[in-house]
Amino acid sequence: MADETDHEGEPDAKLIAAKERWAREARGLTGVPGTDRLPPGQHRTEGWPVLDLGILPRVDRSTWQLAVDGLIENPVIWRWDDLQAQPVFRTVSDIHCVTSWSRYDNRWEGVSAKHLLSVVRPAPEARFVLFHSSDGYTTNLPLSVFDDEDVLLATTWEGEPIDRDHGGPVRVMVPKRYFWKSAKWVKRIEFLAEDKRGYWEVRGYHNDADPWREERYGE
Ligand SMILES: Nc1nc2c(c(=O)[nH]1)N[C@H]1C(S)=C(S)[C@@H](COP(=O)(O)O)O[C@H]1N2
Ligand SMILES: [Mo]
Repeated sequence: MADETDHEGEPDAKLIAAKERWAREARGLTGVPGTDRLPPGQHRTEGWPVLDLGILPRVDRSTWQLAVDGLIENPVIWRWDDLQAQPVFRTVSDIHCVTSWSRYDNRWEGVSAKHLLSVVRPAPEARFVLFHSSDGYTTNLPLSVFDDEDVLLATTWEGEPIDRDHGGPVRVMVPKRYFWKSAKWVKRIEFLAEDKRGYWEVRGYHNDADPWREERYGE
């Protein structure tokens, strides 16, 4: 039996847990959801908004092609079966859109950028990548940003084929940059010695697009 003389009531476990959480957040520790995980100026969404130029290309698996060219040793044109023949890569990452929504824990499957690079072998002069899409959209990245563990050509999201609105059958996903750097309906990846700005990058969006530095517009 409990000692009735000492105190009345039970500790409020929920309140204590909340206070401990606040204390951790105030100290700025990492790994606390809702603080360090959310880049400045962003808010969390549960849904996945559709954002694009309003041109919805019709690309199906039977006609899909990806050309990888420019300053690489082994240019390739992959059709759907070629893509499927590559090692499957799975990863979970957060989306950060410049329009201020973020979506956590997106489960992706596809072909990793690391694998693609091992196949095409960029030449020493190659320092930038330009993505071309079927709707006429383009976007650019330094090769060093594309060449990251979490970057992929994604074919599924949450276990389902990526739908047409979200860039299916194949879109790029670059978690460490604002989402406009992740080309939907990608059809060509070009390796370049000099940087070449893409669609939004020539229209006032920041060239680097790091959400943690809030590189939204300008530069
Ligand atoms: N091909 C293509 N890719 C694109 C775009 C586009 O208009 N065309 N828009 C970009 C922008 S601005 C955003 S925010 C994301 C939106 O992707 P979603 O519609 O799947 O959310 O795609 C990016 N990739
Ligand atoms: Mo966007």
